[in-house]
Amino acid sequence: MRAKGIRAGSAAVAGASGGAPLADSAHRTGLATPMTVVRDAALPGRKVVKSAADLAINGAPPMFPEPLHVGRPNIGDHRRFLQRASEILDRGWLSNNGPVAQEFEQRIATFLGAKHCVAMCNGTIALEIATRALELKGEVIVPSYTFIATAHALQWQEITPIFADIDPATHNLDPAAAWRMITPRTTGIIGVHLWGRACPIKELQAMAKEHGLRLMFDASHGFGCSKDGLMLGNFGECEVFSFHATKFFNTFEGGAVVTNNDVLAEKMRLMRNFGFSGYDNVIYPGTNGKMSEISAAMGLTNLEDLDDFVAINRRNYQNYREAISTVPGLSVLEYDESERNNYQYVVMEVAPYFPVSRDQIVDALHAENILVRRYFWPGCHNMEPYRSYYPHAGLMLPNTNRVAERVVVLPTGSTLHADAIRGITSVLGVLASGKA
Ligand code: T4K
Repeated sequence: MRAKGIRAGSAAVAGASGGAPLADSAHRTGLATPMTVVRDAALPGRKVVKSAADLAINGAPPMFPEPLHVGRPNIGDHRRFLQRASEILDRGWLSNNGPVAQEFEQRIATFLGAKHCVAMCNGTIALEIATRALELKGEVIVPSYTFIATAHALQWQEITPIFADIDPATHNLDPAAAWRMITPRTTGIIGVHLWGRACPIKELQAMAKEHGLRLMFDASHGFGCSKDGLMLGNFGECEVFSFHATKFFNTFEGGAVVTNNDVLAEKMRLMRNFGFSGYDNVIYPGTNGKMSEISAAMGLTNLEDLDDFVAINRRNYQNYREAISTVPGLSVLEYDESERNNYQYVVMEVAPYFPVSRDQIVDALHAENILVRRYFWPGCHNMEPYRSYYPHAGLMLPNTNRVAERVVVLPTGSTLHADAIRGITSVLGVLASGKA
């Protein structure tokens, strides 16, 4: 068992080493950006892990001197961003639907092939504004297996999030489970495209139509992804994106609601600006959800480098997958290659028969300075206030509980060195021996 595990780890190392060096972006920028390194060389001085004795949890030094994070930002060409920033300063127009934010909205709408992009200060406010614009109230069905903001955006407005279970194969809402949660108080459904993989849109659409419910999507993870060839952003009544620093595409902080509905778009534009319609004239209750000019400048810059980010993430994902597929009991959630994907989340699942637990894997990797995450454990229903409000919600969420206990999200992105993936998967190979 031990030898098998160690061999698996070694194979993993070999498997992750393929591929040509990534395109060097220095020719475009002249500045050192995270994408300028040649990624296939071995990281100098990286610890080689061959047996349990080499692991940091057993007293060996950590593999990486600095932490490797999940969610390191993808940052485009520094010079173009700084040029835009300088122009913003010269113009002295920093917020309130400035020219950069307007250009950003147009470019995003064009990129997604949608009519309207309403840019916001973050994804959570975008969710709140979208749900309010749709006049959701009473109960709204959401998955529990999502970032807490999906539920909080409802609760914040005194709308009750009703947690429906997921399909363990996709980690997305199970339509049959969602159907079971419909009551006379239900007004809507928020599907979440978890990990950027589309949730069952058609089934949810049919259900919403049959029961007279409003349907929107939390597409926070799904920027640049498609379903049946159509970009996410075009489904339901509207879709919400997060452009937080940790997302595939970031604007420092930011978000947007994308919709093909003119009336809804207009309503949300009012709502994000206190309800102002011209000077001194408020015609709607609103909040402050505006995107700043500097955020929009970051967005325009990153949009220009999106293809590079996809290529890097895809290669990381493939390297992980190739390596991890040789380790019995571990697997990487697959992306549908017939769609557009951003490959931003490398989601590893730990089978019950793997010799060490998911949390032991996390502890061992953290000791190596590999700060993997247990997203989205323990599920929204196990966090406050939902845990106190609905102490028995878990009875209806067996798949959520199971999946939340076996997922480990691995570091990826443009700052991750290919040799780091070899290192990470070599630790997994040793853990597979069960002797750690
Ligand atoms: N719906 C869904 C499905 C979402 O996933 C999210 C956000 C939302 C709605 C709400 O959208 P926003 O309102 O956030 O726009 C992170 C993000 O903060 C959060 O935006 C994201 N989901 C969630 C999945 O991940 P945490 O609590 O894991 O963040 P944190 O601070 O631990 O950051 C993760 C790692 O990223 C750090 O270990 C280091 C690295 N990092 C982070 C930042 C901010 C950097 O390297 N640089 C940075 O600037 O929630």
